[in-house]
Amino acid sequence: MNDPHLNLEHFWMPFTANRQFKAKPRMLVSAKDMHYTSDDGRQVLDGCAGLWCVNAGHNRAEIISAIKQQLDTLDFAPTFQMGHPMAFRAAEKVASLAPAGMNHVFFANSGSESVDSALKIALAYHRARGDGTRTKFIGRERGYHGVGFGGTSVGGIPLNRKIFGGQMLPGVDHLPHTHNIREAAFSRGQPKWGSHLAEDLERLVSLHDASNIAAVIVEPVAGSTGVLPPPVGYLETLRAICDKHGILLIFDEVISGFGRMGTPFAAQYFNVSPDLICCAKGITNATIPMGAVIVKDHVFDAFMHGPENVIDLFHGYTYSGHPVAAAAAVATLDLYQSTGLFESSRALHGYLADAAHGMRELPNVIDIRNIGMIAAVELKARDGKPGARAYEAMVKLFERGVMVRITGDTIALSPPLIVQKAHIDEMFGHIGEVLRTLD
Ligand code: PXG
Repeated sequence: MNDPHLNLEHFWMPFTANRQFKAKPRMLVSAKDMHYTSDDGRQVLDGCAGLWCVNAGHNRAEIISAIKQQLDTLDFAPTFQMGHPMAFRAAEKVASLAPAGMNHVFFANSGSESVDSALKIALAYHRARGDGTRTKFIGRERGYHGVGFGGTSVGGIPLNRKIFGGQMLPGVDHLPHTHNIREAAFSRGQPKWGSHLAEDLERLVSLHDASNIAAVIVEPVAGSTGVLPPPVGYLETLRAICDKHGILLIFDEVISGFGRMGTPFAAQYFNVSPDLICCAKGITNATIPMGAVIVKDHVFDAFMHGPENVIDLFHGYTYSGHPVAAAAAVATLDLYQSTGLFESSRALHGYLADAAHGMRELPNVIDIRNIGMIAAVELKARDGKPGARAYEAMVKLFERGVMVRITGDTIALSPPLIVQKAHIDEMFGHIGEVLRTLD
C-alpha cells in the first residue's frame, strides 16, 4: 500500500476478511471507463463492473455533471407528504424501461431495502384486498436478496442461516436451487435440464395452502451465489403456478436489471412478467446509492381504494427518491438510452460466452456458465478449504491487473457493458494463465 499514513483500523469492512485484507490491502484510488487505478499506479481492468453495478463504465461525465448540478440546486427535500420534481422524473424514466403494465416505482436506497420494501408491499397488497391471511413468502435455496432480515430470510445462503438463523422471518419456505453439475455442467446460456424444479412450487402450495402465501421471490438469474441461469421453461412455470394460485411473483433484478442481459430487465429477456421487480445498482450506474421496487398496475391500484386522506403504503425511507440519487438515475437512464448501450452490448454476449467456455480444459475447472453479459468459471474446491482456490485466483488476477468477483470457488465476470473484445481477451488470457499456475 502506498500511503503509510492511512489508518486502516477503524473501517470495519463489509463481507471482508478484515485482518487478511489489512495485512495486504488492495486499494483503488480512481477509475475511468473500464479501469480502476490502484494506489501503486497500476491500471486494473474491471471485470465485474465494481460489484455488478457500474454498467456504463466508470466516471461517466454526463452522470457526474448531473449530480453536481443537482447538488448546487437542491441538496435534500422530503418525499413524505412533500415532493420535488427529480424524484418524479426518475420514477417516470424507470417505468419507461420496465415491462408493459409496470408503471409505479417505489424508491429505496439499496438492493436490500428494495427487497424488504417489495416483501412489505406484497403483504400490504393482500391485506388491502381483504386477503390478509396471505403472509408467507417462498424464496429459493442459493437465493441472495440482500442483508435485511426479510431478504436474509427469503434468501437461501447456508452461512446466513448458520449465523442469523435463530431470528429469520417465520413464515418462509424455499424452492430448491437449480444448480446441478452432474446434469447441466458447461451449459451455454440457459440449461436444458431443470425446469421441473419449478414444479416444486405446487408442492409448497399444497403444503402451506395458497390462501396463506403472499409471494414468491427469485432472482431470474442468481448472481452472487455463483451465476445460475434459469433452466429453459423454469421462470414460465413459476409464473403459471403463481397465476393459478393468486400468488405475487417478485423478480429480484438487483443484478440482472439495467442492461446486464442486453434488455432493460431480465423479465424482458426471458419474456416472463413478474408483479414486482426489485432493482438497485445500475439504476444510477452505482454513482449514488439507490434502489427501487417497480410495481405492476393491478398491485398499485389495490392500494388506491381507501380513504384519500389515509396513507396508502405505511412504509418509506428518509432518502426515498433523494434528489441527488434521482438526478443520477435520470442521467444514467438517459445515457443508457442515448448510447443504445444495452442493445450494442448484446453483440458481445456470444464473444464473452466463447471466451468463458474456452477455459473448459484448464485444471480444476468443473463448470462454466454464462448468460447475457455474465460468465462464471467454477473450480473444484480444495479438500477441506472451500473458496481457497478461487480466492487465490482473485488475488493473483488483481496483481496482474484484472479485477474479478469470487463466490465460493466460482470466479464471476460481469464487466461494464462498454467492454470491448480486447478487454475480454485480456481478462480470460490472465484467467487462463492463473488457472494453469494454481495447484
Ligand atoms: N438482491 C440481489 C439479487 C443482489 O445481488 C442485493 C439484493 C442487495 O443489494 P445491496 O445494494 O443491499 O447490496 C444484491 C446485492 C457479489 C455481490 O459479490 C453481490 C451483491 C452485493 C455485493 C456483492 O456477488 N448483490
